[in-house]
Amino acid sequence: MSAEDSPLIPLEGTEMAGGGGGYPLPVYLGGLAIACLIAFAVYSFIFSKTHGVAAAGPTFIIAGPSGAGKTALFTLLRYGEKSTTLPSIEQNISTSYRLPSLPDTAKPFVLIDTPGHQKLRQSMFDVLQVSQAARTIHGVLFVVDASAVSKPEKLREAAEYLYDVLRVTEKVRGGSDVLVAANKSELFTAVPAKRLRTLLEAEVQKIRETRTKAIGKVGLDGEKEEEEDGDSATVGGDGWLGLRDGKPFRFEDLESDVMVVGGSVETGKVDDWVGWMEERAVN
Ligand SMILES: Nc1nc2c(ncn2[C@@H]2O[C@H](COP(=O)(O)OP(=O)(O)OP(=O)(O)O)[C@@H](O)[C@H]2O)c(=O)[nH]1
Ligand SMILES: [Mg+2]
Repeated sequence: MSAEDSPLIPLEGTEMAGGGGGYPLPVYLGGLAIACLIAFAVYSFIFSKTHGVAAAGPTFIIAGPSGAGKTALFTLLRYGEKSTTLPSIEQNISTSYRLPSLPDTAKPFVLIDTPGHQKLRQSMFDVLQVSQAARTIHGVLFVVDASAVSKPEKLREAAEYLYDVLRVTEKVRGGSDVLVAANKSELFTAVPAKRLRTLLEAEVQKIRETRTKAIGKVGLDGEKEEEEDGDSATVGGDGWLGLRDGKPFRFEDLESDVMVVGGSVETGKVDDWVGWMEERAVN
C-alpha cells in the first residue's frame, strides 16, 4: 500500500463531506479500519466453525429435502439414538464421528447435517465446495423421503436439489460419491430404491431439458468447455449434466458414483448406508 492511500497518514485540513461538524479524516478512517477488522473477525469465526471444519478433516455431508430424515440420521449415526426433530435452520456438525468398523485410533470423520429448506441450502453448497476443493470430501448422503416421492411435487423437489448437488460434484475430476439414501422404507407407501433411481433419472432428464432451454446460450458455452477440456464426456459448464449423445439421462454416465439404497432411520435399518460410508472412508 502506498503512503498516499494509507489510512494511517493524517491529511491536514481535510473535512468530512457535509461540513465542519464531522470528525477529522484520520479518525473516520481509523473507525473504518476497526469496523473492517471486526467484520473480518466475525467472518473468520463463522468460516472456521462451518466451512473450516469441512476442509480440516475427512468429511461426509448429509443433504436432501426438508423432512427427509437427515437430522434423525445424523443423531442416530453420531449418538446411536433416535430423536424427535424439528426442521433444521442451521447445520449440525460433528468433528468426531467414528465409523463402527474403523479402529479407535483412526482419524474421526467430520459429519455435517444440513438444513433442507430451499432458502437454507446455500450453506450445504458452501461446505460441499470447500471440502471438494480441500479434497476432504468422502461422500454426500442425499436423504430422500421414499414415501413422499409418489407425489409429483415431492419427486420434483428431490430431483431438483439432487441435480444441483450433482452439478457441483461433477466439477471435480472423477466426481464425488453420492448415496441417495431412500429413507422411510418401512412405510408401505415407500417407493423401492430401484424404482426411485428410475424416477429420479427421468425427473433429472426433464430438469436438464427445461434448464438448458431456459439458459440457451450457456448450454452452448458448456459444449465449448467440453471441447477445450477434451477429457470427459460430462460437462462442467452451466446448464448440462451427463452425456451429450441425445440419450436419456443416466446416473451411470456421470463421473460421480451415484447409488440409490433403501433404509429406515425409524427402524434403525441404516447398515447399508454405513457400509457405503465405510467403503468410502478408506478412499
Ligand atoms: N416413518 C419414518 N419417519 C422418519 C424416518 N426418519 C425420520 N423420520 C421422521 O421424519 C421427520 C423429519 O425428520 P428430520 O430428521 O427432522 O428431517 P430433516 O431432513 O432433518 O428435515 P430439515 O431439517 O427440515 O431439512 C421426523 O418426524 C422424523 O422422526 C423413517 O425412517 N421413517
Ligand atoms: Mg434437519
